[in-house]
Formats: sequence, structure tokens, C-alpha cells
Amino acid sequence: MSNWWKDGIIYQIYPKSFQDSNGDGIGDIPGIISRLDYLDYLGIDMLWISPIYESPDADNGYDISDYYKIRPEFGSDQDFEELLIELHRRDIRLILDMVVNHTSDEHEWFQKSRKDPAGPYGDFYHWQPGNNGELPSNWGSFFGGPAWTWDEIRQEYYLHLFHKKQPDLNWENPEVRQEIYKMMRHWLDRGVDGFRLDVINLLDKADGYPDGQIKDGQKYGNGVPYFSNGDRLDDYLAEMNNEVFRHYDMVTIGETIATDASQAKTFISSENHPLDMLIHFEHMSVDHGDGKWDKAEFDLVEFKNIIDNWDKEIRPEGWNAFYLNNHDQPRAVSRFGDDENYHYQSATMLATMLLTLPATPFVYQGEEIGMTNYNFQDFNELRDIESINYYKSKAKENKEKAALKRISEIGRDNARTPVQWSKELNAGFSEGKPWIKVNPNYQAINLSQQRDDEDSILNYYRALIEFRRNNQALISGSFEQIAADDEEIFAYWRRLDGVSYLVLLNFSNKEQSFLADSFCSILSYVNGNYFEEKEHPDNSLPDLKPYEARIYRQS
Ligand code: ISL
Ligand code: CA
Repeated sequence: MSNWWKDGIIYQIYPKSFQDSNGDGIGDIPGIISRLDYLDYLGIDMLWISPIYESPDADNGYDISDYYKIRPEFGSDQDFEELLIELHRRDIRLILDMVVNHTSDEHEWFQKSRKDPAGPYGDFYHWQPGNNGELPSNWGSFFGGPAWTWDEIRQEYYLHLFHKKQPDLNWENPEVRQEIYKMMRHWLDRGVDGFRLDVINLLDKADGYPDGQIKDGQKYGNGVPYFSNGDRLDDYLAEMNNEVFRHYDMVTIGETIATDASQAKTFISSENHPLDMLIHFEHMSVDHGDGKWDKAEFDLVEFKNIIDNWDKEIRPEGWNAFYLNNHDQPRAVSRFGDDENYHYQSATMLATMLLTLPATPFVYQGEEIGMTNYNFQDFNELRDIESINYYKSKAKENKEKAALKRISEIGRDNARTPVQWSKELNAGFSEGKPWIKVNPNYQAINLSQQRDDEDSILNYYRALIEFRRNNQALISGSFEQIAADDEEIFAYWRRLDGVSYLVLLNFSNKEQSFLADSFCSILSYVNGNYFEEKEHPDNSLPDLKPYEARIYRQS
């Protein structure tokens, strides 16, 4: 099936928090293997695992010190081999996370680069002397603080767009590129089916590292215009494709920061097609103000327009990805739904959207049982470097409480608490002390209970995954939004070859009427999250209940 990555569902595992097998409190590969039957039962087609390579763990594995080795806490090379075999035996493809914008500072390339500027690795990173003790540019790092750090050994600054333990590779150096391609081929030759390419649109940095704009009240400038979607990026991706991707039956998913749909087209539809789909951020910024720490009111109309626009721009030539959760985002049911009063309803409404849009759906571990945000009350509960840095900067203004509140809403650790498997000790995640707190609501929200409950969020996901699989209109059919200005309801048609589905999603906690009278007599109800609505009168659509989702078929 040549369209396997369009038709299938992707499940994402954040290995540190998925399943611990040996009681050290850290999830691992044997733990993943022990849960493969569950993933099979859920009905997924592809598994994306966040980085599993050797890493000193400054950013939970997104700082790689050896691309060829499995991190010992996660298991052995033999465990990886077994994982791959066991996945393929179940017809599940494996997508590895490729972090090639930066390495760890403990990678041997960086160690050699800092010690021997004239040696073969001297030019593997972005080194700059700075001007008389001034930073080479005013860029801020994504995790707070400057993007440049002074290295005592080399007596120069190096660039790190993320943590200072994540130095950026110098992609202008052809030897860097060849090393990366070789490493990519290594994993593909072992049988891996695709890559999720971390911040792939940041590879090219503008010559001279021009200063960015400094906003009021901020210390560092915004370098994004100078390192995202740079001039040489297309060439690098084309080369990557020629050297690696096009020789394999694989999927390439690019994570692209600060990229809108029209920019995205260049990766998706350029002549030799380096990327198959993108993880973009536009719909994730709707509730951000000036950056993620600044809160804005969620605006459904804007959210819908973003989805509509990506469909219009990309689908004529390519294909989209869609997600509501991942390891960098808070939990969707807490963010876009109501995890207190309408937990089941809002989680399943969001699932209905995820599984009926014309894009490959990404399900993030725990989403399928409606895992929620964590209520962070103490600095010591934080693990994410981004949240820790944010807290510290707020503490300087004596705003610790406000910081914890915002972290509880938008911080990345919300997604990183262990998967809630059962009511047992530590939610069945580990017999030891978990590296990060388990959400105390695991007694109420856990997988083993939802497996046994036909009317659970989990079983709703399962049923809808199956339903999507059997209805091509929901995968590749056209997408036509209706009532685009409605501030509470997301409504759209999906049509293919004479089959039409109407999807209605109530994003509010109130009953909503919907205009649909003109076509309702020819609709039949096929799916939804309010069980009593299986039948409806022929001449009018009943009002949508809070967070109700309905799918009708027109025939
Ligand atoms: O989550 C973010 C902070 O708000 C984003 O800026 C995030 O850092 C960005 O999406 C890039 O993410 C990827 O690369 C990072 C890593 O920390 C993330 O976990 C990863 O998904 C650096 O490798
Ligand atoms: Ca372990």
C-alpha cells in the first residue's frame, strides 16, 4: 500500500514516561514491548518514539551524545531489535525521532570540536569569537537565556538555539551533512520505516547571525527570522532526500517551527518532495499571546481557519498531519475541553475532530484515556528545563505562584507524567520511584478500567479509529467547512465518490442549536458521543449538547 502513511494512524510514545520494566522509575524499551498488544488492540498503524539514543538527558533525549547507541536506561541494542521485529509482526511501522539540528555537548564531535579547532571536527558547530566579550548576536534561546555560551576550552562562543547542552550543528559543512546521512541510512537499513525530523526547518542560520528584534521588557532578540526556513534549507533537504529518503519506502515528518502553510508548501511539494508531512504549530498558538507563557483566550474561529487554510494550501499537492497533543504541549482535554465537568464528552469530541480531518492523525500516549494536565504546586515537581527556567525568571519578580499556575496550564511536563495504566502502585507505570510525579487522578482515569468499560474514552477512540479506517471519505475525501464564523461549533463535510459525512463538534459547555434544517431529512446519524442521540426526528437536528460530537452520513 503506497499510501500507508496517509491512511494510517500514528501513536507517539515518550519513552521515559510510557512503561518501566525494571523498577528504576524510567520507562524503557522492554516496557514498550510489553505493551505492544495494547497498541495493536487500539488499532494504530505507525509508532513514533521520541529519542531513544544515548543522551546525558538535559532535554529528555533530545540531546544526543551517540546516534548509533541505544541509551542504556532504555535498554540494549538487542531490545531495540526485538521491538522492531515485534512491531513488524503486528504490522505496525516504526518511526524514529531524528534530532539533527543539534547534538549533545557530550557528543564526541563537540568534544573534539572544542579541543581542536583546526582538526577534522573543528568546523562541526557554530563557533564565534564574539566582539570584545560581547555575544556574537543577541539571539535568545528557546529555553530562556542567550543562544550563545562561552566555551572555556576553545575560548569561543558556540550557538545553541535550545539548551546550552544542545549545540547546533553547522550544516554548511558538507562533512556534517555526510555524517548525518550515513547515520540516517544506518537506521533505515536496520528496517526502520520513517523519521520524525526534529526542528528540521532550523538547519540553516543566516550569514553573520544578524541581531533580532528585542521586544519591550525582553533581554534577548528574536533570531527566528534568521534561522527558520533559511535560504540554504531547500538545498539541504533536497540533498537529504537524494542521499537518503528516496531510496527507502519510508515516511518523513518534519517538525517545523514558525512555518505557515504557504511556506510549508516548499517542503511538501518541491520537485523531489523531501518531506511527506509537517508538524506545524499554527493551531497550537491560538491560545498563546506574546509567546507561550502569555495567555490568550482560545478563539475557535481562528483555530478552524487555520485547519481550513492548511487543507486548501497543502492538500492539492501534498498531505497534512494533525495533532492535539504531544510531549511539548499540555493535555488537550484540559486545554480545549473541560476536564472537570465534561471529561468524557470533551475528550471524545476532540477525538472525533482528530479522527475525521483530512490529515494523518497523531495520538499521543495517554490521550486515548483522556489524561489531564497536572496541577503543579511546587518547584520540585518540575522536570522540564523550559519550565524550570521560566519559573526561575518569574521568581526574580516574586511571581512564583503565577509561574506555577501558567506552567500547570501550558508547561510541557503536563504531557510527561507517566501513562496511567491501572489503579496499582504508581498507576502501573513503575514499581520504583517514577522520575516525574504520577498524576494523582489515576484512580479515576486509567487504562485498565477503560478497557473494561464499553462507554469509555478509550473505547470511543478504538471505535472511531476503526470507523475511519473503513471510510475512505474520512481520510482522503474533500473538506468543506460550513458555518465558518460560528464561535462554538466546528462543522464540516467530508465527501468522496458520492459518500458524504457531516461532522458537528460543539466546543462549548452549553447546548447549541445548529441551522441544519435544509439537509437534515436526508442525514442518518452514524456516530457520536451522546449515546441517547442514536435516533433523531427527520425534520430537524436536535440541539447539540455540551461538547457533543456527531457524525451524520448523507446518502
Ligand atoms: O515546546 C516548545 C517550547 O515551547 C517548543 O519551542 C519546542 O522546543 C519546539 O517545538 C521544538 O521541539 C523539539 O525540539 C526541542 C525539544 O525540546 C522538543 O521536545 C522537541 O519536540 C529541542 O530538541
Ligand atoms: Ca526502566
